[in-house]
Formats: sequence, structure tokens, C-alpha cells
Amino acid sequence: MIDKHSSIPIYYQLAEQIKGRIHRGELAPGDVLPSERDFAEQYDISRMTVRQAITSLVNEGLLYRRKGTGTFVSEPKIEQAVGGLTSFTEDMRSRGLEPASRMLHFGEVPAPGDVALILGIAEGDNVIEMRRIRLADNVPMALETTWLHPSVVHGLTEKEAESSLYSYLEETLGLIIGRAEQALEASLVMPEEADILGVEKGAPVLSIERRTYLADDRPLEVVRSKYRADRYRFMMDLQRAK
Ligand code: 16G
Repeated sequence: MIDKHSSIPIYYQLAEQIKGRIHRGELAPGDVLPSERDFAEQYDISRMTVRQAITSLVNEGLLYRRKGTGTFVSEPKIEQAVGGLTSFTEDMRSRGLEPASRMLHFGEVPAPGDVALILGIAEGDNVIEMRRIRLADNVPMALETTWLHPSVVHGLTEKEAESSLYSYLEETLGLIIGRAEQALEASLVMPEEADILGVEKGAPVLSIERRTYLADDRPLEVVRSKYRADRYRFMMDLQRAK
């Protein structure tokens, strides 16, 4: 199964073997991986090489280590297409997952300076701020803070915001959401956010900022979200410019 005379490094060959077992379903999400010693004996290779193979798969996100207990197969990541201006609720439903939110904060606050600038209001004027844990099939996926232009979102209550903000805006208020600018960057989870998201302290997250405008160009929301990097993968469809 492993060709020691090949120019392909042995650790890489082993990593490919383990990937094959995962893709064929012989190793399922949550399964514990056999020990380094088991692999070393089975393939007659050194434990160092086994460790290198496992580390490469941990770095790819296919496996994760739990201190003191072992190495496990990760849940497959949610593949999120970047391009459509969709809501979290729509994104999860289109995958057959049940969306939910847990509201950590909802209310009016003085607008932070940078948010005020984007929303086109004076610094310190009130905005609606909400902080939601976004869940899919009851698993936390993202932590999201939203600032909304107060004169645009009449009558929004905590209960409605806990289900879908976009459907309230479109279906109840009849607003037309037009476009958004969105930035995506890598960061590490803050200590107080790790428990909420169910990840280890210092785990990687994907930080997204979205600035959304109505079809008539009025600013609607500024949203800062942190998505679990172990559960999310963003996909883009690219066309070469002619
Ligand atoms: C997504 C949007 C967020 C929007 C929310 C509405 C990103 C990065 N952010 O989470 O800007 O406010 O959907 O979701 O995609 P809802 O309608 O389910 O409340």
C-alpha cells in the first residue's frame, strides 16, 4: 500500500491513504483515528513519518486533535458560495440544515464611530445593535454582531430578529435589499468567544464584514461575523476577464 521506493514522500502517501478511508466512509466524522503506533506497525514506517502525515491532515482540517484523548475525524465543512447576497437562514435551509439563532444582545446603543460613518449617521446617534450566535442543526457556526440603521428597521423586535432579519425586512417591511460589500479575513477566536462557538481557545476563525445597502442605496446594516474555520469553506466562481 505504501511504496518506499517512490519519489512521493512516505508521509504524503500515508496522508492520501487516510484521506481515502475518510472519503470512502470507513472513517466517519467523530471517529477516533488509530494510534501512531498502529499506523507505524501496519505500514512498517517510523512514528515520526506517521505524525507528519497526521499533522498535514490536521492542518488541512480533515482531522482534529483533542488533548489527552487522541485524533478524530472532523465534520465535513459547509461550503458557502460567495457571490449571492443571501441570509444565514437561506444559506442553511438550502443545505437541508435547520437554522437558529441565540440572541446575546438586542437593543439601541450609541453608534461606534466607524459604524456611524458607514450608516451615514452622526457618531453617538442611536443604532440597533444585535449580537447573535448562529446555529445549524443546533451546532454554533458563527457569532454575528449587526448594527442597523434605526430609521430603516421600524418595529423590529428581538423575537423577529431571532428568526430571520432579511425575511422581516423583505416580507414585513417590504424593503428591497440591493447590494453589499464584503471583506473576508483570517483571525483567531477571542478567549471569551471560544466557548460560545464551541472551539478551543486560539482556534482560527474567518472574520467577515458585510455592509449592506437597500436597492435605493440607503445604508442598511454593518455586520461583523466570525465563522468557525473548522466548519466553513468559502467558494468563489471566477471568470477570467476577456
Ligand atoms: C448573513 C449575513 C448578514 C445578514 C444575515 C441575515 C454574512 C457574512 N452575513 O449572516 O449580513 O445580516 O445573514 O440573516 O453572510 P437572517 O436573515 O438569517 O437573520
